Amino acid sequence: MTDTIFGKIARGEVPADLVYEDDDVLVFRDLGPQAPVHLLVIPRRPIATLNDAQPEDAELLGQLLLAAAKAARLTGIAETGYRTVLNCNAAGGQAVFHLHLHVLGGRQMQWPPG
Ligand code: DGP
Repeated sequence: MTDTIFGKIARGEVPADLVYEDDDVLVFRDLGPQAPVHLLVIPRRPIATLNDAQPEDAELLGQLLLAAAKAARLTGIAETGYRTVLNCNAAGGQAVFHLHLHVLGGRQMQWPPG
């Protein structure tokens, strides 16, 4: 896959407002927040879209969800609640082709989404 801005962030080549990191996963604040707390959870190892995830990526996909919950606790939105979103491809609203989870909180989320 081609390199993306998130690949550069994962390699430390571009700065980001980091909330959590471990050997496999990085969580940082979104540059254009859509909620008082808007985090992005990415794997260090790039996967372009959810369609590209393979059975051997199952553990890493689970790690993304666990990191989302950890980052929600770290930023104080775990108890009030938050939304996770994973956009896939153009009609799904994906703009950066390095798999990522959005974590949105700090305000009331509406359902259904637009
Ligand atoms: P998506 O549309 O699901 O691909 O979301 C991409 C998100 O990435 C979007 O909410 C804006 C955010 N974003 C784009 N470029 C940067 C960047 O350089 N730094 C950070 N922190 N966020 C970025």
